[in-house]
Amino acid sequence: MPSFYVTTPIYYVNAAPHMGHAYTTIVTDVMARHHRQRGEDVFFLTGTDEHGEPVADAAKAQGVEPKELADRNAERFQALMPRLEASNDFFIRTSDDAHKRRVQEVLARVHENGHTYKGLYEGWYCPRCADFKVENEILEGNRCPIHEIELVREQEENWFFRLSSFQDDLERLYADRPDFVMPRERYNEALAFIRSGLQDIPMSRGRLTWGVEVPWDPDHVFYVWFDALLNYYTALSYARDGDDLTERFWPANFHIIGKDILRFHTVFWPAMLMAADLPLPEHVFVHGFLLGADGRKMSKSLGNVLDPFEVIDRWGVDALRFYLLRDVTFGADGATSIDAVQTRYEGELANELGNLASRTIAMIGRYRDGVVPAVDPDPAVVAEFEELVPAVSALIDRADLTPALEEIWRRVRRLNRYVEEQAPWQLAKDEARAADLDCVLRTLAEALRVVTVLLWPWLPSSAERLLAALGAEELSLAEARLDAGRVREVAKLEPLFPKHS
Ligand code: ME8
Repeated sequence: MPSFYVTTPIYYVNAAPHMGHAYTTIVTDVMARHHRQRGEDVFFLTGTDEHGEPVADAAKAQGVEPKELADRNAERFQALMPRLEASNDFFIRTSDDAHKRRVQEVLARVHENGHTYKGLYEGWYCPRCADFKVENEILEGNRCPIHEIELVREQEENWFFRLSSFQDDLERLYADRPDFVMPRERYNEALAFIRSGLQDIPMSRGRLTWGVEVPWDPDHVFYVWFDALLNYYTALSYARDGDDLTERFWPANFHIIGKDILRFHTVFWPAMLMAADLPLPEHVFVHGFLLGADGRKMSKSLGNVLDPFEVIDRWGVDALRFYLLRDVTFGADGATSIDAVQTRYEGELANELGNLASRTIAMIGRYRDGVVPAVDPDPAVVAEFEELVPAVSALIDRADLTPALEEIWRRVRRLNRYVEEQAPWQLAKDEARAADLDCVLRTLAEALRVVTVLLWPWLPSSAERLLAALGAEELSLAEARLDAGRVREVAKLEPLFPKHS
């Protein structure tokens, strides 16, 4: 059985979960669910990044110990997962002892392999990024390009990682594996950074205690990114009691991340793995940013923030999942607004899918007492569905989640047109056309089932409700064929996407 390992970034616990976190979690969940439907052995990881200066500073400001703040906020991220219907197989916290031990083990190997040295570092540091900035990215007035806050001049004795010695290896990696970083523009961005010349980077902090102790120099803790990136590897070793999953799932197939953390994942991370003699992930997919309705970065002070919980409370989590992947092309940046959620909900979920489901079930009830006629489906529709599953799978293999959804949605629209074209209510008036009506009803029932199975990763609860009403709960893609003849009898279905004011 092929395995599929997919991850989200681990989220900082110095702030509350927001739409950006919900977004990456949802898209990763869509991929995980689709691969499970293919019958693959899937592991989906998410979690929280708890060490480092931002958390230590936030805790200090609140007058609590860092661990206390981390516990409190990690709980909020853990609670977020079921609200998003995220089907993660584990939730890692970098304060887990097993994670810390494994980080020490891996980085001790990096040290023994000769990729570290002690040196003096001086540079412009952003406490929010927990990162030193290089001269050419610093904004006017010494400000952080991401947070726009003033940077601080820092000097300290650190352990360094010899990133510069991986220059050739990284260039070779990019030449050999043009899909290591996706989409293409992000690959180009990462490669340009590598080609501009890599400098060694600090891998420890001497002044901080909130972190993973450097085993060969206990006065230092690892710089948070070294500890954080390794979560993808360490989690597998202890996610299941007494069962180390590393062999089964490493290396990861996809790390899904936002563009703000591109450099860490596309440059530092592969170099670190090389230094530790570990296999590299297959793909890093870098998505864009959700923006406010005004096309600007979402920010509380601009009042343009779309709150995931408000959307879930009003329209349900499926509406949020659908909207985020339908309205914003996955990979690119995109504006978001509550009005756009409502438009997608009413125009597509309610009027297209909801309507197709309710009229299909109602007609089978009215004309055939709820029993689906056991006849062959319409060959014209069968042909139009023939390539659907492989087409959707091929798109998801490239993380093209928006075109994959469009591919399915075209069939939803096609089926609504089919109802109009065939006009079953006319056929029902003419006894001589009973066989035609049988065929139309059979085609609709089975095709509706197929699109619903395919939509399950995007709309898990609605799809499950609808499949239950069709008496066919099988989610496997191997059965997502029109000739499978799974739907035999239909049951009443409450509106899937009720209208709200
Ligand atoms: O960076 N649009 O954590 P973080 C889309 N702990 N996605 C967004 C977004 C937006 N406006 N805002 C945030 C960290 N995200 C580190 C990661 S990984 C080893 C360590 C998403 O809490 C996006 O996935 O700041 C982004 O990369 C991530 O949240 C950053 O989360």
